Amino acid sequence: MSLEAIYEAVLSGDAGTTEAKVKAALEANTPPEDVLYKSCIPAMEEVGRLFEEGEKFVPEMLISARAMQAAMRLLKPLLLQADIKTLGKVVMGTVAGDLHDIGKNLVSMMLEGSGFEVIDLGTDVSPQRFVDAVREHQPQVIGMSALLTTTMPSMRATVEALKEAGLREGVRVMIGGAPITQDFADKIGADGFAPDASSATRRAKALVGTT
Ligand code: B1M
Repeated sequence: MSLEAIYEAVLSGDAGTTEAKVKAALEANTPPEDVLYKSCIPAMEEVGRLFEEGEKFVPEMLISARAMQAAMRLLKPLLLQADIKTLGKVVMGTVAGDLHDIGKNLVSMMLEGSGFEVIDLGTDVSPQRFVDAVREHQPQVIGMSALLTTTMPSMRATVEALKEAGLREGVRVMIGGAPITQDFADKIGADGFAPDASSATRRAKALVGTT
């Protein structure tokens, strides 16, 4: 079964096999959503579980992430809607000190697929860079991602920096990432939280008033 083979390839960090199996699955008309949600993401979740149990180490996480990115390169064009209409601009980034970008890229991709224009600032984005990007691009939404408990405070710092710059009223703030909760979003004064990429799209639409 090709989805299982993709799961195994991502889990073992074999980018070449991942790419070949994803290509084969797509050629066999497997929906790209199934490849993503039934094999790639569960494989990364398993990598995390094994890391927590001390059975995998950082280099292994990294090679699994590279395999996942090989899959994403093939899946992205198919997941994006052909007929893109702009619902609004989203400035997106992984917060300062944090280099995890797979989830952030997935959220960006889903937002683009549903019609948002995404300005992706990448990883390790300081509060000041978010502020500068809001000034430059005038987005309706800024999206912040954090995967580390130690980088969550940078989300609060960014909200504060937006306030200090006098920009907070003009932009909605959405946050997400594995350690983030609605409670945390409420505490730092964010406008929205989403636990995954598809709900992030719904949340962003609600924030710009299109649902
Ligand atoms: Co890191 N890492 N990592 N890591 N890593 C975690 C996050 C960890 C939970 C693993 C573990 O201990 N089980 C742990 C954090 C513990 C904690 O803080 N409590 C951890 C650690 C400790 C570290 C290092 C400190 C390890 C070390 O060096 N000792 C180090 C930190 C580096 C840094 O950032 N400064 C580190 C490094 C790395 C790699 C570089 C090896 C690699 C990242 C590669 C990359 O991203 N390019 C990596 C990986 C791959 C992981 C795990 C295994 C997988 C993360 C991932 O990509 N998940 C992760 C374990 C885990 O999460 N189970 C782990 C798949 C992705 C699709 O899910 O990112 O959650 P996720 O995104 C989801 C949702 O959260 C949500 O939607 C996405 C799609 O559904 N979402 C949003 C995300 N952003 C959103 C934004 C939104 C809305 C929704 O609105 C704006």
